[in-house]
Amino acid sequence: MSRAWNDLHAHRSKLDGVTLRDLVRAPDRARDFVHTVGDFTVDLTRHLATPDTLTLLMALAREREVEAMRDAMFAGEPVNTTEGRAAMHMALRNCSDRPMQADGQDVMPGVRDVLRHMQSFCKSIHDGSWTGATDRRIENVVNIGIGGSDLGPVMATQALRPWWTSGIRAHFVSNVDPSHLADTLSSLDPETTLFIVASKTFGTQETLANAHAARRWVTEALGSDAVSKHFVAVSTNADRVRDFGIDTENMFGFWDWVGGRYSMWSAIGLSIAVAIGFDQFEAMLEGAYEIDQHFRDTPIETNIPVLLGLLDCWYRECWGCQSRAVLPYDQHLHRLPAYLQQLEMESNGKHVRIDGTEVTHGTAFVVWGEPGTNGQHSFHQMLHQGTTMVPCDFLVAAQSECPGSDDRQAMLLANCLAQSEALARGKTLDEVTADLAKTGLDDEQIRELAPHKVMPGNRPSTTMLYPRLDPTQLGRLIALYEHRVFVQGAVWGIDSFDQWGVELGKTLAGDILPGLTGDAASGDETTLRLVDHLNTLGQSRI
Ligand code: G6Q
Repeated sequence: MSRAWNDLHAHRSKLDGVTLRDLVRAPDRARDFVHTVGDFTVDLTRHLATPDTLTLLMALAREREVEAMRDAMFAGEPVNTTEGRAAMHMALRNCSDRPMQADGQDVMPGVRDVLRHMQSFCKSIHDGSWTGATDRRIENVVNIGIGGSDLGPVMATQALRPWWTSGIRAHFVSNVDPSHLADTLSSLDPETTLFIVASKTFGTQETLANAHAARRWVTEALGSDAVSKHFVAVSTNADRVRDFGIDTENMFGFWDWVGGRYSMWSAIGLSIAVAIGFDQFEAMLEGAYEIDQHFRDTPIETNIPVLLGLLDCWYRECWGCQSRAVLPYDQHLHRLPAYLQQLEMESNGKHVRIDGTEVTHGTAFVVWGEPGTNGQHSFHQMLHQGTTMVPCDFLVAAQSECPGSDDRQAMLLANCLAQSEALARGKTLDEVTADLAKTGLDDEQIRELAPHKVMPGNRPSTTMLYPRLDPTQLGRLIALYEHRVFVQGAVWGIDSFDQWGVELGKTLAGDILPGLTGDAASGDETTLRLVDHLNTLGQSRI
């Protein structure tokens, strides 16, 4: 174990008996543990950390050369070493005139060209100059994509629902389960529907299968000439787009230095831009750009993604935490946990380091969550009294986007703050006993009931708050998480930008599929028995 980790482990044992009740009371706690970018505030005061912890975490960051790795990423070096690629999603939201390079070339002219193409496309949908094959305006846009070509767009589009352009509705189909497309199309009219087929490779089985089914739906209703008016593509692969039958004039490009789960800022975000309007899409890019500057230029002691990433490593390594909950007190962020599951778990769910050696630390957290206050009526019980410590992220906007929200927004805010306080403060046996004594129970009844009402407390959380969840704020929020994940990966020494672990399952599915469509499957004994069973049940026939 390295020196910095040894020091952190030794320090961790000194924190036994230190409580969050005491820590939050310390003078200057807010000075050391509250940070802002513009009006976006990140409150870290409810973390099991003292100023000494932060000093030791900074030593860890220096030992792991986090700043040098960050600088290499911003310089466009091939930090995705196993795929030999840069990770330059920051170029997609570079709102300055500065060039940004990937693999030694300025990528900004290409980025700006695609943005202009997206802008003119959005305008043509919104002003009605792009019409369907029967000259009717487009009213519904369906994004067909999966993984990184779905999760960011659907999360952001849902998050920014109050900004939707009137007259346009956005839909998302990802699952190859035929119900997903069928349920989506059931209320749509082919004449007023446009499909965005979003696939970096344009080779993804699920996306192509759904796109072909959507094309059948359009051509059966409107004839095969209708495809050009009802399909556009977002991809890096023009040949495959052409083979599908989409004119490459109607293709929005991006580049291999944009990882799928980092691609919502690229043309993969076209559905977001169509839904909220191009100006608002640009506002989202600007928010992310602010965080890029903050991450690149701020000393690590006050650098929010660095602090968040280091605290994650602290809990994972020194406190044995295995999962982290994301609890947006905002219904519009209901897809954020799913989005972050991919961002964190696909990026850092790795067991070897960049040099191929086994990691000696736990890596990615299991990330999970639901919007508050719903979660309070289900899994929060475990957060408060379970045997596992789960650090939590609370996210909340001061203002509701909903007109006439009476005092429900205040209730939402009060509940959010109450949960993080309850997790931190807990309730001791003495406090429980004193409360029960006031209820008129006798001593024996109190003795029996009290242990069940004790809350251990000392459970850490981050609170992120901002005036309102507008496009700029969402851009900040997501970029903050992206860089936080980068910092985790840098500390753990892993390649956060590849995803080799998803390949084996894809290959096996290809081997099994024939067995479910009338030919012979290959697989192990269990698979072959289950294939037979499914065929007997008749589930697989189309
Ligand atoms: C993300 C992953 C993965 C990818 C999907 C879709 O980082 O690479 O989730 O986005 O497999 O891939 P395509 O965009 O190529 O269809």
